[in-house]
Amino acid sequence: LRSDDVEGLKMSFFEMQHLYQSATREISTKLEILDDEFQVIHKRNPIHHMQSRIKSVKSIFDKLNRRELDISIESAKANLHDIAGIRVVCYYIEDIYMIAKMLTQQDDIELVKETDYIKNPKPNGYRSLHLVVKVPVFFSDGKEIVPVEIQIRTIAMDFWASLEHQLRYKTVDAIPPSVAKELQECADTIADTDMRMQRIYKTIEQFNYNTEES
Ligand code: 0O2
Repeated sequence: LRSDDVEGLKMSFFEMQHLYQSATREISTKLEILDDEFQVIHKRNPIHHMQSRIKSVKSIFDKLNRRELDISIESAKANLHDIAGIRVVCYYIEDIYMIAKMLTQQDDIELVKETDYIKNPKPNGYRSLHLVVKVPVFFSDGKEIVPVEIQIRTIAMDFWASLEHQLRYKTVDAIPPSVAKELQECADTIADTDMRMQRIYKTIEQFNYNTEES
């Protein structure tokens, strides 16, 4: 590619990022509304915090290159479903499934893919619920249907994933097998604690209910 072509391509990719940024805002707003409604009805928020990111132009180029795909806007739009990404960090495991259900049953949302790494953790111990949904975004001259990747996890799952991600980047070579095993054991311990915290929450909720009734 000539340097003029690369510059032109970059400009178009920046415009494409605006499209994905808008889709991220649509989904974030939907999630904020659900979180607020739950607070009004149940006096607690299921969502602890959210983070969103748009894949950088370099990461898009690199990913297309790695997969030996055409480097063009059309190719990126057709082949990459994680250009727009939202991470939703919930308090309890059951909040994850509740949020996923409430979002995907909305009639302008299309569920494209669901990968449940909580019921089926990755061999390294990674846990999260991954959804790819399509959402319509309206502009002055029409609408575009845009895919957004949503990762939904508990605070505990997020704690493990953040440290594991950092450790992987800090390790010059592949993580030694003994360390990988220890990391996987930590993930299991954390998953067990997540279940216990959820049981504690249920017990307190029942206790409050019984106390108010009597
Ligand atoms: P970043 O910077 O987070 O975007 P693909 O995404 O196309 O490669 P797939 O099957 O959709 O394929 O990927 P997967 O593995 O389901 O999910 C990809 C994203 O999930 C990753 O994004 C991570 O954010 C997260 N993830 C998946 N596995 C792990 C893991 O073992 N540890 C941690 N910490 N995070 C994980 P990217 O692309 O890596 O980068």
